[in-house]
Amino acid sequence: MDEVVISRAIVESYMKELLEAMELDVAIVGTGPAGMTAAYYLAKEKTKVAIFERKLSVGGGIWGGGMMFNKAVVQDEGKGILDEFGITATQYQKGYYVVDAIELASTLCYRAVKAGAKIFNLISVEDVVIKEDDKVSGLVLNWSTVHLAKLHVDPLAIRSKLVIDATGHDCEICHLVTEKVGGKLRTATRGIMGEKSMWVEMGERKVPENTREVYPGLIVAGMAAAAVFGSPRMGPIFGGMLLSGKKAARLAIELLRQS
Ligand code: 48F
Repeated sequence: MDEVVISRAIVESYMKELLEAMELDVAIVGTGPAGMTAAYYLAKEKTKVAIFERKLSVGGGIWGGGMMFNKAVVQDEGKGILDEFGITATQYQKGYYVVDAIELASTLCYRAVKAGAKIFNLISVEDVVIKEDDKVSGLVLNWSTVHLAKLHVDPLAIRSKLVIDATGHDCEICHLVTEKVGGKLRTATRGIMGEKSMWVEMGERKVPENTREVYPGLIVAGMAAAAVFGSPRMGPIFGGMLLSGKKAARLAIELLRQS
């Protein structure tokens, strides 16, 4: 066994995949439930898709369940997606299913990757590409460690026909775009409306509804959709996140066909 063969194998195969990801159909930011569900449905339709995740681990807010009890609840509307992924769901009472947070995070990840989505962890998206057509057409990337160490290192960029902001409560990509283009989002206020206090029923209904193209080339999904369109938070119920990811994928496929 040879140390250098191992090192070459890692560097060459990583570089090959990073180079392949420099021209994407859809670039997703964030590996929470919405981002990974979207990636699965996009990859299943043979869309060239990659997710960029800032952290070492994928899964976003799934792992901790509710207040670190690592269980999540999914309602009737999301049960079909759990079944399609093969995630065990135990009925607690009519209409409420309990899932194991670890099984949920790991299975969403596994199925997205096996369907053909590429996940790059430890990479932060620090900006987007917007040219004269006023459309989001790529992402600006840097190693998360560069940000953590506050190093002054320039980023690299990738091109993508569409971007999905699945960055959760902080809706980071929409914030970046709003700052750069001066409030031209397709919301009632033209800016980020801000997530509202908890109201489970309304929050769950609104998340898939608010999963939309919020700026040319930019779709918002998951909690980012709630934050951008000003709908309520809902806590550890995940049906809306899964349905939002699925809708984001469907929307992206429609937009890709139109273009
Ligand atoms: O927060 P997160 O899980 O997003 P989500 O899919 O799901 C929300 C639920 O987990 C939960 C909830 C459900 O009721 O309220 O909170 O909307 O995952 C977002 C992921 O995006 C990554 C972040 O590390 C997390 O894993 N992320 C955020 N900003 C960036 C990023 C960025 N600029 N670059 C790369 N990754």
